[in-house]
Amino acid sequence: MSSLQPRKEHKFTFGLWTVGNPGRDPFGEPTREPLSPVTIVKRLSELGAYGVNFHDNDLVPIDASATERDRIVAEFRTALDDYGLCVPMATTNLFSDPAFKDGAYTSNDPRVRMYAVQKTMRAMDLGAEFGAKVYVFWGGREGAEVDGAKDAREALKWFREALNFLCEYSISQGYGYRFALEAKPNEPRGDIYLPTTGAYLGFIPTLDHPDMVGVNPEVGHEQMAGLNFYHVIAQAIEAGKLFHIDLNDQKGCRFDQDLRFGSESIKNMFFLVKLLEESGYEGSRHFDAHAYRSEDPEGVWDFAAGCMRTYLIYREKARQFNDDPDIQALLAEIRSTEPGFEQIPLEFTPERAEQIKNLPLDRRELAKKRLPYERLDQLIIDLLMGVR
Ligand code: GCO
Ligand code: MN
Ligand code: MN
Repeated sequence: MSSLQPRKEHKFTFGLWTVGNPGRDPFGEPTREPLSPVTIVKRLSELGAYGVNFHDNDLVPIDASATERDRIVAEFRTALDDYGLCVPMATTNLFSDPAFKDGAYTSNDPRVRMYAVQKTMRAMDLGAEFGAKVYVFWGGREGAEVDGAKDAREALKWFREALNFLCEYSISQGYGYRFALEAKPNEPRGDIYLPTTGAYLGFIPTLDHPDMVGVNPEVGHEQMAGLNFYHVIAQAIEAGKLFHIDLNDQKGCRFDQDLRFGSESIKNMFFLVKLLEESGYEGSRHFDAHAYRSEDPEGVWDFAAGCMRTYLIYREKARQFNDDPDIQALLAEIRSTEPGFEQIPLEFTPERAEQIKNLPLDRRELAKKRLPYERLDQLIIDLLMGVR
């Protein structure tokens, strides 16, 4: 089916660290050879992806000399041009190096906090060289195991100061970045500050440039906290704050699994894709996931193709949902009300308050309305299971 063929206009992106994941985990060594950024660009382009994103050190090793950096950057530029891929998003690795063992912007040591800001500015320069317009902040090490060691209010202040400074840096350089903050409740820290997208949505209005800052919610991270990702994204979109999204999947409230997009939470991911497609969200559909550790190097590309294909299947199912007469008839019934009942706009005036207080609303009558959600949900199951 041609509608399941990924194309650039679908805006599918991957990180160098996602398809490039060599299959290392906390208990085991890599199972695959590392892939060069140039190979990644070539293979992603052949599969129909739109772009590729990176952490500073996915592209340029942390100890590279200036000459090496220039060579790597030039090679990568050529590969992007040759294969027609762009770099919509960039980010900083503020978690791998031992310097960040107690956090980056929230480290107790002011020298580490400075190093984190310095490293981010350099990484922002690198992202800007490739035209990235979204800059992701994932505070992987911004957390604690020992709350006695750090005042959590102080940590938030340090984090805020750093973001305010970096917003000014982007403005002063004319980079035009929009910052997207990514939450995760834990891992690798026992607790990470600002653990959910909802927490970030509360934090953003306290920044100096709230308009520049939004969120980058990740499916698995919210699921680790037991949350409904579709609801999380609805709130972010409604707040005008969905600047980027990390698509993957997860088996319940466990360690971060970064599974192939849509491979586990089928109904929830269906409603997510339907929402993204119908909301006018124009950002990347970024897959922050990786192939099973058991895959060989070719299996990585089955993984990448699978992420995009599954997204497009959900998209197609959303179209079927909207065109299905039985589903639409049930929805019309569910949303209907008593004939002649006129919805009163909830714009407050004292007269309106008085009018509402005096409405003849009988709770026993209200409770009688039929809500055929069982039938509706079964139709959705039939649709998703391919028997409709
Ligand atoms: C994770 C995170 C990361 C970030 C990435 C971008 O749990 O490992 O999701 O993959 O998204 O570091 O900042
Ligand atoms: Mn993750
Ligand atoms: Mn992520």
